[in-house]
Amino acid sequence: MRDDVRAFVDDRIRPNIAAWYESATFPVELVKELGSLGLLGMHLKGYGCPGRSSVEYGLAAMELEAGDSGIRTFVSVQGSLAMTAISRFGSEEQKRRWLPGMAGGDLIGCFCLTEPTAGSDPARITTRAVRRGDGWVLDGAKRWIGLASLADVAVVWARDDGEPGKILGFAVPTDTPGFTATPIGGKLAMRASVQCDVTLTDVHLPADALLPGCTGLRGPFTCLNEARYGIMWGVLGAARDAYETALRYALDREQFGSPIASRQLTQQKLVEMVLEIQKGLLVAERTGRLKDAGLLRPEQISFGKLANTRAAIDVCRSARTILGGNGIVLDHSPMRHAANLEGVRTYEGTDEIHALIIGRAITGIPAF
Ligand code: TGC
Repeated sequence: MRDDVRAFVDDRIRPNIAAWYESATFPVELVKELGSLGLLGMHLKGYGCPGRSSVEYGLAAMELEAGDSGIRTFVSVQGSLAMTAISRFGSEEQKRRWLPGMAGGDLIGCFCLTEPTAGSDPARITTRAVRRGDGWVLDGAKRWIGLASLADVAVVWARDDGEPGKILGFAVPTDTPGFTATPIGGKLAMRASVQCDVTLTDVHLPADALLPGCTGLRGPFTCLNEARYGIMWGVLGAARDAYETALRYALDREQFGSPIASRQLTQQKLVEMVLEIQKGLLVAERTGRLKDAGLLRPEQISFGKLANTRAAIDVCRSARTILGGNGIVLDHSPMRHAANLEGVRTYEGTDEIHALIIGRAITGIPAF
């Protein structure tokens, strides 16, 4: 699995990523290929999903993100968020309708939780689901929704108007009147991926659009666990790619009469990178084994997401310094990875939120 994904990245992503990044293009033509490789919903079983282990899923995320965080994000949003929601909380009919096509890359899904005024605190979402006859009507706005303008189905989380403490999930075909998605422009990170503002205006849904297995925030958080888990592996791919780029450059680039790799300061930087990447891999592998054994706790996912993303950003920034001025153009990957990772450290729980999740686990006191 790892070697197949690595070969795919070498062949299909590396030669093109600088151009996609510069033109802010998500290569939608790759979606079918990602499906054929078995990377969409790869940790799920049945309905066309490959049923691979958590460690295999992590390795695939790492190899993809060595190409670009935006490509790995596609796989996360599709598989870890949208498909997990349908697989875990959907009806038999919803699973049959959506999952095989999503696993194959014929259908795209998105996950609408975050709102303009509810980011770190999804308990405050204001999108409303009102019962109307046998069905439902959704009204509200969502923000930072990956893939929404490309998606066939949106998993939308909304507050039950009849019982406002209750959060409900819906599988919304995106051609339903009243659903609109507008890509967010001007991004300085994750430029080879799509994130959108979504509006839901008087969106009428039949009763069977409701995800029947979920009545509470536990639902979206269960999906976020999957995505956060993938991130702890993925970021190490970006870090490894930055490190390897810096190492090659340092061995080749001569200043003051010899390769800069022969300088103690450069070697120190390279060694620090190796230490951080290898420590991160041990955390990710151990976390994956716990997950496969059914023993993983959410705060352990927060540990890995926080520690590995932070370390990966440091590695990429340090790698950029070895490249000197050449490091600030798209010919080399480290600064692109570092910029992407600013997005990654922010979505699926910021550094601060994950610190507080771990803090709550240590002290027993929620300090959000
Ligand atoms: P809290 O009271 O702690 O919990 C509410 C209910 O949820 C359960 N729960 C979890 N269940 C499974 N896994 C987890 N990680 C869970 N965390 C909480 C909890 O047991 C409880 O269940 P129940 O049955 O007792 O009701 O909730 P809180 O509001 O106090 O949570 C605080 C906090 C800060 C931990 C939480 O709000 C949080 O994680 N915030 C960060 C939100 C976040 O990560 N947002 C990113 C959304 S990603 C997105 O919208 C798009 S990004 C991808 C893309 O589309 O490109």
